[in-house]
Amino acid sequence: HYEDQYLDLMRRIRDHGDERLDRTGVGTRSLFGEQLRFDLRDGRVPLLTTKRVFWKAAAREMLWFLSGQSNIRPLVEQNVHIWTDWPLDHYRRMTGENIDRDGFEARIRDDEDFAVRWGDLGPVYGVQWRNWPRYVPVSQPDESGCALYQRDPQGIDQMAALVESLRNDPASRRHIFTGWNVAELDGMALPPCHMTYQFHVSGAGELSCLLFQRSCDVLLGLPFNLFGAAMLTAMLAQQTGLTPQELIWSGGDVHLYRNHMDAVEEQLSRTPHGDPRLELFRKPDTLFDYDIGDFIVRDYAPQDHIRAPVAV
Ligand code: UFP
Repeated sequence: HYEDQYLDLMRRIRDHGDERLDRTGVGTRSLFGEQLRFDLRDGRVPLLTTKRVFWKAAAREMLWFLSGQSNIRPLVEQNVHIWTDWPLDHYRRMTGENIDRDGFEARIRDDEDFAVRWGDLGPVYGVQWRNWPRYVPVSQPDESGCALYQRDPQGIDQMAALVESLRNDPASRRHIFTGWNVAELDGMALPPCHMTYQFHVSGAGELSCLLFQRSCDVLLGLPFNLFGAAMLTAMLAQQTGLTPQELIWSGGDVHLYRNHMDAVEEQLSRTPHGDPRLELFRKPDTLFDYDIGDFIVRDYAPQDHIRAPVAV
């Protein structure tokens, strides 16, 4: 079963991971440099069956990335809570107010000014994907060759460029987009984890995705990240007249948090079963016109969800 790769990875980290104190203070066991491969043909999708993965939240997050936004408000309005903890933590530290998550999300939803002030994550994924900063000269170079540059409000749309290159130059080895904008990392709530995507078109018109993820929370992050990458590949294939072939996932620091160990044991005691398929109902005009109703996962009958805390 495709999911055995995931469970094997979990087991290997548990048994052989390097024990370390991480940025969050929670502590992890971690392995460095891992790879998983998943077949994407005929709608196959690496969705875990040993616990329920709320794939619609991952799908909404992916659509939010593609919209180029960086404020959590549209997510909160759709009851997606995965990004709330970062702005909430920031708000508590800045104001000293001990507001709970529900209260914070209610204010984000109900008060636009509050959302603008406190709900933005900085220039994270969507901003870099759709609007990577571009600078244009606004003065002639002086005698030493220096000119003044100004930020062009219209940045580089890496996703639109990717669709174009897949269509017009399928054999290219440059089908890449990345969120890792070194100059802007400081302003991000979280530097991108799933940071670089490369695509490959086979001679038979099949599209594969290679994702490099620098840092991976295997229990909570990876199930979402795998689904997101598979979904993105399905959308790109549909838009470019290709068929999905394979998802190759590469991880840098691949870890289990110490406070996830009970959840890990529970999940490792279960056996994967089933063969869910991702289906797209319609073909929107562009990569940026999908909505959540365009996606369905068939034959998904997972075991119970397993709760665990997110390390912020
Ligand atoms: N993380 C993921 N996937 C994501 C995401 C975050 O696994 O899509 F946004 C996890 C990885 C790590 C933490 O545990 O969030 C980020 O912390 P750091 O920046 O210190 O690597």
